[in-house]
Amino acid sequence: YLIEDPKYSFLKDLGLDKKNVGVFNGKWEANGPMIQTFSPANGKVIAEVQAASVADYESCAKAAQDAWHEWAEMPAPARGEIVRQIGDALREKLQPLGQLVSLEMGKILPEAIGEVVEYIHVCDLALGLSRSLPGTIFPSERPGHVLIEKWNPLGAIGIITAFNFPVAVFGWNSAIAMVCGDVSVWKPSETTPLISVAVTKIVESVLVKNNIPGAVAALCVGGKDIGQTLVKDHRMKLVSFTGSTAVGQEVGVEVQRRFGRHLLELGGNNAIIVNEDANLQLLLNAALFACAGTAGQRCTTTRRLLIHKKVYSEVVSKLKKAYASVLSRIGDPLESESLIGPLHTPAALQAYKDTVAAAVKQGGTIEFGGKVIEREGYFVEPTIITGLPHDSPLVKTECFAPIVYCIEIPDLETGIQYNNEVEQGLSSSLFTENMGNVFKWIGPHGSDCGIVNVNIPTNGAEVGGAFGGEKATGGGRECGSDSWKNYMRRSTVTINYSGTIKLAQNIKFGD
Ligand code: UN1
Repeated sequence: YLIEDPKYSFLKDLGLDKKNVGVFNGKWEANGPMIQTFSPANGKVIAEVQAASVADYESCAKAAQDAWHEWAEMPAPARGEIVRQIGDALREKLQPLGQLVSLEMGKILPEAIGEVVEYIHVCDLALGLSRSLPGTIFPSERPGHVLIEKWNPLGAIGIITAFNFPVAVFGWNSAIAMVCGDVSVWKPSETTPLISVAVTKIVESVLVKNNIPGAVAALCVGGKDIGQTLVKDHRMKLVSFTGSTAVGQEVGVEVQRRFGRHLLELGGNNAIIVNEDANLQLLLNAALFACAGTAGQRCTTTRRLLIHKKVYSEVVSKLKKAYASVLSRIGDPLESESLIGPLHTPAALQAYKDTVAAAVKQGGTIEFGGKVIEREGYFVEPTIITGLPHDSPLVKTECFAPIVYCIEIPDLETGIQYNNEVEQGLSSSLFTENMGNVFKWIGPHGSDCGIVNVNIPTNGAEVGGAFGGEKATGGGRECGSDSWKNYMRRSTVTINYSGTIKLAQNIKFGD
């Protein structure tokens, strides 16, 4: 167990042990299978976490619902104060929690810390929101009447998160949901259970200090059976799901079957369009991080570079040079020199190998990379592939690994068409120095994605905006802007203070 190695003493700082309980319903108690969690950098076991049985899920859902009554009655600014304290508690644990993310997920430490910072930022955002949650008053067509929009919490919600952002995506949902007056049951990825235990312990410490029931933020580590039970549970008024398009579609249908609400953050197939007038230095810096960074394991990773024919050769050759310069910096994500860590699992490694092999078989050229790195852990070379048709099934499929397809475009219009022709619609970016192109790109015939950038990469969104995408990405929006509306129900209230009944639309009923 790596946890016994003094090198990983930060695990103890987070209250973790060799054996951990993966269920929190106000108390830590689990009866499901014991799962081992691995470091993708060396394949070794970090520690064990006891997962939930279906009965444990039931205890979480029940305790969360009970806690909701108290939580919903607290004024929103008082809930905001709790979320502020959670932000502060995260600031205190920033370093060890970042290290844990690096160890268990596999991203490099600066990005792991950045992900905890994202949670802290959303706590700040939620704190402000707690004093500014709006409710509109509309003019009534009837004298002595008023129309009010009143927002109330939903109740209990389910949060299902993926391995690749094991802290931030929970934070986006949890912080906003908490100020909105919801309680949650979190089912994290089965391969990042330690992170979810550590985060929940931090949240618990704040709740306990303030005499608030812990089940306001329940945790249920588990597999498919737990996920399915949660998705079908009528008490979960909203299911926020981040994961693959295939599973997300099932989740959406299942939640809809019971008329629950869903918020889906599914796959992406993000493109950068490099127009002929692009600032290539900007582009190269951005593309290196967006294509190869996080070992290609962001939903927002750039998977396609759509490059104007006039700059195509120059971009491909300069990008190869940029890739070559980071090759020696692929390594242990906890080491300060590393820029790229491993893939998360052996299955991801296999998917990378299969995709590279298929690309070659279909006539693609490996311009850079293409190989698994011979060392312990799941490391691969970031890979650039050219020569595949823009609409080949491989190019249209998301492989969660650092593989980018370079595709030549004759003009911007064709680039936009290629950008939009995939099923996914998460993120997109255009590199141009021309103002007219920018407005075309963000207009009705521009990018059809939820995130439409200019002169920045497709990844690395800030918390202030709404995060999410269209089409097979699922349509959900979380985090900033008005995403809070997902976590509340709206009542349209018409109040008559005129002393007489007057019907709308001037209807006369009787004399
Ligand atoms: C994800 O990959 O699931 O925009 C989330 C970004 C990050 C969040 C990514 N802020 O890349």
